Amino acid sequence: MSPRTKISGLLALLAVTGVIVMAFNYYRSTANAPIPPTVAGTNPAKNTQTIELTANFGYTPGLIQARAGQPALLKVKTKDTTDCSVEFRIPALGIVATLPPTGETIFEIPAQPPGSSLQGACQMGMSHFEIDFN
Ligand SMILES: [Cu+2]
Repeated sequence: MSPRTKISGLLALLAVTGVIVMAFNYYRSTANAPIPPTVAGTNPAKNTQTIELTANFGYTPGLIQARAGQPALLKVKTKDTTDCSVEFRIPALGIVATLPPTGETIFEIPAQPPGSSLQGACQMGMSHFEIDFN
């Protein structure tokens, strides 16, 4: 191999690597693009309950019991979630978020009256969950 061939080979390798890195960064930026509204760990009110939900091919559990009259932190977990359950909605609260494929997203839910419930769903309305407040 002549030095010239070596150099052009090296340049080609660098170019290919650059394209891969750029594509990877682009993928990451689009995959994580819409940042959910609130960040884990923020808990200004002491008097808060935590509700946990997993989003992966639907929402688990589908029915959650929560205390009425007390603000809640809804922690939504994803782990390698690839289906549309990452397109998270609670219409009554105006919550519209794209969850990260893996992670925890926290939503603040204001105190709800006893006997009320909140409905959540994916963007298409295919997968559902319900939170009952009593
Ligand atoms: Cu869906």
